[in-house]
Order: sequence, then structure tokens, then C-alpha cells
Amino acid sequence: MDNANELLKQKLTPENYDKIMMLKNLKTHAFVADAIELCAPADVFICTDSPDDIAYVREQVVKRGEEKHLNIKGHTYHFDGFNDQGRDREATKYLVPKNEKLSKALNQIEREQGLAEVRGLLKDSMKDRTMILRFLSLGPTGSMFSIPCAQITDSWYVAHNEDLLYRIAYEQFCRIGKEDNVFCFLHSAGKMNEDMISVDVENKRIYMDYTKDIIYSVNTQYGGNTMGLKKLALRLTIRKADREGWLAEHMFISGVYGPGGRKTYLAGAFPSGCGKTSTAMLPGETIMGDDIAYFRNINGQFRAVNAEAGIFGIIQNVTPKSDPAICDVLNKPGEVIFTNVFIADGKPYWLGMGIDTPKEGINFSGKWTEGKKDAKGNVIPLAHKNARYTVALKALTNCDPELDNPEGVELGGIMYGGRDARAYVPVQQGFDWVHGIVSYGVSLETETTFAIIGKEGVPEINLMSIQDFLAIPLGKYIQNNIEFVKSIEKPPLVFGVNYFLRDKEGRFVNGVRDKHVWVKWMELRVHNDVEAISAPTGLIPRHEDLVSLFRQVLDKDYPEDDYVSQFTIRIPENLAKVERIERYLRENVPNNPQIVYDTLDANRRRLNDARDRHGDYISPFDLTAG
Ligand code: SPV
Ligand code: MN
Repeated sequence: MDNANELLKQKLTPENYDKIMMLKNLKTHAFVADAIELCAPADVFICTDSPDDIAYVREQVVKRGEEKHLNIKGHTYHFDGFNDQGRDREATKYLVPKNEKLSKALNQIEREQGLAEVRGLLKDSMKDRTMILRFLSLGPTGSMFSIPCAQITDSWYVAHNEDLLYRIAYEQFCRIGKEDNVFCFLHSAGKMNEDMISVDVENKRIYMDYTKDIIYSVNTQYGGNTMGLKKLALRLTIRKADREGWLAEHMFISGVYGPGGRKTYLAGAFPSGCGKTSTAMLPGETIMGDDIAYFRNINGQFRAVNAEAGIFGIIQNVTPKSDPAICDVLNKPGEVIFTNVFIADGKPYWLGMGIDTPKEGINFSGKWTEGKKDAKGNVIPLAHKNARYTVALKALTNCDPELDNPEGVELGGIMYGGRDARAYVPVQQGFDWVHGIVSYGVSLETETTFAIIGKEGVPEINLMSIQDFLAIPLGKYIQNNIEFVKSIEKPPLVFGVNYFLRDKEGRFVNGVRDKHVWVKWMELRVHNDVEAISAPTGLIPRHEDLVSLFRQVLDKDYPEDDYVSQFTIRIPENLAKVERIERYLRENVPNNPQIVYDTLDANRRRLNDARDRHGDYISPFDLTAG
């Protein structure tokens, strides 16, 4: 916008104008001027890093009714619309210039047409509302990892969440150059009802202009669709990382303790609702991040930071036993936002909390009593499965002290986990980096879950659990991962985990807490403290090592029967998996690096050879025997 400066002077109060002019960045000026002209807000609030400004957001979110207080000091709750309870794949599209094409697995629309559509919906959307402008950073501030982000929203709830989830960066914005690039996010909740809930779901749109690093979102409030720095930014970051030679991943990072109090950092990618946050937050270990990690090669070391500084976590099944650290925060005074939980007498409740819950209260459907049905006659549960809590990581007693280290931490291992009822054993290690990336990351199979709007339980392949966010060709992304470790002295080990393996009767073969044992085994493997058995699908744990880990971590016996049911290599199921993956890749990933197919071929060969020697179902004890 050529006349940005003039427009800002005209539309902003002198105080706001000064705040904006403290920044020299032209893209930010143009973005704000354009948004003001387009959305025509009643007024504008520019949030700097000052404690007063941040307190103002907290005050307004309650005053305007987007959040309400709960009994515990600092706790609030919010509801999103009945049909706005998860990320919406249908409504989320890449704006693609006429002469370009993205992978056909991605939802896309011609750029000009999409821009006209979404800007049409944003037109005058803030007429009776305040436009909130926030300056935040992805990654620690003052670091080679930092990405400055300007967020505009008319939702105090979005602004409030982002305060807990990201690092404030008005000061950093004041230091960036005139011509520097920044990420920009423009969100409006659109039409809202009297309870300040976004209602025009038909016109929900999340459109990503990757040519300009600007994202538009309208007629939605759900965090994953609206908080620019969450999944909207990830789409842009992956492109930036591709241009600059680093990696942006859908991964948690945590510090896992080993013998003698040593700490090893592990990262992991899981599709939403597959155990990611609970793996990131195992009792007694430290958490550095639960959702988005950036990796860079710094002087030959594989270093990682958390893009975020808080958790927007799934609350279903959170109990003091399974998630003690988070339960502690959810039960004491401090800033916590509960979203789409059930409320009765000023207290929050959720599914799977392991206690008797009241029969009457309010939830995402309004007033609720047990047995209430929706318009289609389906029973409405007490709370939504995708209900969430928002907390700053620093509120947790087990927050890792390196969270804001500008150089991040060195990673010892990474893991990939999906929902695979049939084939993969609960934990295994790749023979090397490429084998692990291809066999566990590229081959990640899962099922759709409640975190995404649509049918649950539909099997799908979700490359490295990041497919929804990939705006570069899938083959290029795979290649970037494969090549990333080229000049890394000690690449992280790559593990595959599967918490969802079932037996013939359809029962899960593992308990929910067993993941802690797998993670401790990985820690030992990183330091070569235990040996492993070579199975056709990867390196698997020895029984004796698991016996001591089950005792040490969970104070449990670990009978041979359990080991056999969990770690038997199921040849037909694994061969079928290789076939499915290969078919999918051939259909959807043009220019896939040849090494991916070579690795799958080798996997197939190993499975066939093992079958020739041992039959279809191979006990891990037979593998030990050679
Ligand atoms: C996920 O669904 O992967 C999340 C939450 O981490 S959100 O992307 O914000 O919906
Ligand atoms: Mn996520």
C-alpha cells in the first residue's frame, strides 16, 4: 500500500500512530493500513510489551464476554461455536498464483479469486469492534530462529491465548529493518451472536497467501483456525525453512532423564489426538514444547527450539495420574483458559477426567443436561473431545530451563507416532537416519481424530504428521529432511512409536503409561547403554531391558507374554503397509526422492526374507535366537 503512512495517520489516534511509527518495518505499516481500510474497525488497540497493555487484554476478554471467570483465580473459560470445534480442512486453502501448482493433496484456490472471496468476507467485519494488533515472535526472541509476527484480530480470546502461547515482541519489532519480511495474520470472528460466538460457519475461510506471507481467517474462533502463530504460521514457516535450509516440524520437544541425572532431548511428531502432548509431558521429565519445533544445524550440531511458549493442549483424558504436571496447573490459581469444556458451579469438567461429573451445566451446545441431542439426533457429550486448556509453559514446574535459549538444545532423538492398529510394534529404532525418516516418518499412518472437523476414525497417511501444513512439494519436504543431517556430526536417532496397536480381539496391547518406558529406552539407546534386536522393521528392545525399565519407571512387572504380544513382528500386516505407503507416494508425491522407494524396497525384502525363515508372525525371542 503506497499511502500506508498517510492512512495510518488519518485513522489512528496520535498515541497509536506513534506506537506504530516506532516500528520502521514497511510491510507491517502496509499490512495494518490495509486491514484498517478493509475491516473498518470502530477503534484500534495496539498491544505493546508493556504489562499494562497485556493486562488490558485480560480485562477486555472478560468485559466483552469472550471469556468468563471460573472459581479459581486467573481461570477463565470460552466456547467456540457448535460447528467450529476443530481445524477445518475444507475451509482452509492455499492461494496459488495462476502459473503455480501445489501438491494435489493440498486444498487450493486460484490466488486472485481466493483473495477476492476472503477479502469480501472481511470487508467491514470490525465495524462495531476493536481491532487488536499484537506483535509476537515465533521462536525465542533475539535468536537466529526468531520469526517476527504481526497478528490482527477482533477476538480478545485469540489475543489472550496468544499472550500465553507466544513470546511478546513489540520491542523486537522496533529493531527490525525497514525492508525485512514479517509474517502477517488478519483474523475476524465475523458475525457473532449475543454470547460472542462466531456463527457464520458457512462462510468460514482460512486462506493462505504464501506469496506474501499473509494469512486471512474469518468467521471462525477455534484456535487452530484463528491464532495466526499456530498452524497458520507453520504453513509459511515450512516454506521459509525450505528457502533457508532448516526444518520446521509438527513436533514436541522434551528433556528425558537418564542414568546419573543426565538429560537427553527428544522430539516427536504425532497427528493431533495421538498422544503427543502426553508424551511431551511425562511425569518427572521436562517439557520444552508440545507442538511446533524448529531445527537448525548450528556448528554441526542438530539444535532445536520450540516455536511457541505455551500449550494449547487437549484436555480429554487429563487426570492427576496420567498428567500430574498439567493437573497441578489446572487446579491452582494462575492464568488458564479452558475452551469447550463443561462448566457447572464455576468449575470446569471434561471427558475422561476420571470423576463423577454433574448432570447439568453449560457446554459448547449451550445449556446441557445429560442425554441432550443435537439437530441430527446424536447425543451431545458433556464436553467436546477437542476441548482444550491454554497455559504458558513457564507455569509448569517441569518447564525446561532452556525454553528461551536462543541457540536451542541439541537433540538426541526424534520419534514419529500415528494410529496403527495392525502393523507397527510399540517402539522401534530406524537402522539409520534415512531408514527411520522413510519407515516411520514418511510412512506415518493414522486415523482422523476429533481435532479436525469431519468423520473420525478414517484411515489416512499423514506424512510426518505435517501433511496438513505442507505448502511445498511433498517430495521436496521429504528430501529436505533426508538431507538435513548431511553435515551434522551426530544426527539424532529416529524412532517409530505406535500407542494404538491392537490384538486379534481388537484390544489395545499397551497401557497408556507404557509410552514412558519407550521414551526411557530411547534415552538409553541414544547413549548406547543398551543393545537392541534387529527386526525386519527396525531395532526393537530386548525383553530384559524392558523388564528393568517397567520396574524402574512404572513399578510394574513385564511378563514375557506382554512382550511377545507387543513385539511380535506381523509380516503380512507390515508388507501390506509398505504396499499402501508406496501406492500413496506414487500417486501423490511426484518427484519423490528415489531413496524413499529404495528404502521401502529394502524393507519389503527384509520382511520377505524374515518370513522365509520364521513364518508370518515372528516372536521377538526368535529374532534374538537369530
Ligand atoms: C493440532 O490440532 O495439531 C493442534 C491444535 O495442535 S490446533 O492446531 O491449534 O488445532
Ligand atoms: Mn498440533
